[in-house]
Amino acid sequence: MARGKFITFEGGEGCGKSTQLGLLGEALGKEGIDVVVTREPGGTPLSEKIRSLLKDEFGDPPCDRAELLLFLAARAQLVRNVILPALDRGAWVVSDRFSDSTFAYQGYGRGLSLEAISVANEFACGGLRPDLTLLLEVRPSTAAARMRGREAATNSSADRIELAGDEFHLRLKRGFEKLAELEPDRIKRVDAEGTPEEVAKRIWTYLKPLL
Ligand code: T5A
Repeated sequence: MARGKFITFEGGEGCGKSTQLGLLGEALGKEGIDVVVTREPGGTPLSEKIRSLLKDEFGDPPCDRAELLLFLAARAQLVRNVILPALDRGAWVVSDRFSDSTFAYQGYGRGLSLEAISVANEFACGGLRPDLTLLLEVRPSTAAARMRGREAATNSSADRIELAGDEFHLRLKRGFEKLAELEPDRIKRVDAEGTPEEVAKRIWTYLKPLL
């Protein structure tokens, strides 16, 4: 049995990753591929609990280093209990965020050392790297409109990280761009403006070589 492919979606808040994750999972299923769709932080009972610690307000926000370590703890659990077993049995894994988010948010965004993140992340996920990463890019006005729409539809409000401020979000946007420049073979920049179906078509062109 050939090892499965590992595909990740990345991008800033409200770029439409979760929507595309669902569409890609369906499209791969139609190709007869066994697909596991997951998300970060999350995807296992423990990792989902860590997600709540990271996203919920309870009067004791994590300092930057604690935040990093919580994301990595959630990842270590997901990699060992979900991603590696799936890849080993030949399934494909599609994840909403993975290591690039840590470099973008905690590295470029929060300003933690990229070298320290690299060492800690390697320890957490044992060197696992995606075969393909789709970096979804939208204008800030599009992201803001999509987030407002989602908040209205789900009766929710922006969380701690979404409220980190314009400068933070600009740093992380530039961070994602740098990561894509460093690894152009793995990280594909996708224009995520337009309807979900239009974006899905663009994404599919990067999937074809893997099929
Ligand atoms: N984080 C994560 C770190 O800081 N470090 C890390 O290492 C990791 C792994 C996760 C947070 O954690 C941070 C990043 C995040 O701040 P989250 O709730 O999972 O939190 O947040 P996001 O990953 O940012 O996901 P969002 O749900 O906010 O946005 P998505 O997934 O990009 O967007 P989506 O698909 O939910 O779409 C948003 C809205 O737009 C609509 C959708 O219906 C939805 O209402 N939409 C479109 N509308 C029009 N046209 C399209 N093409 C559309 N696509 C989607």
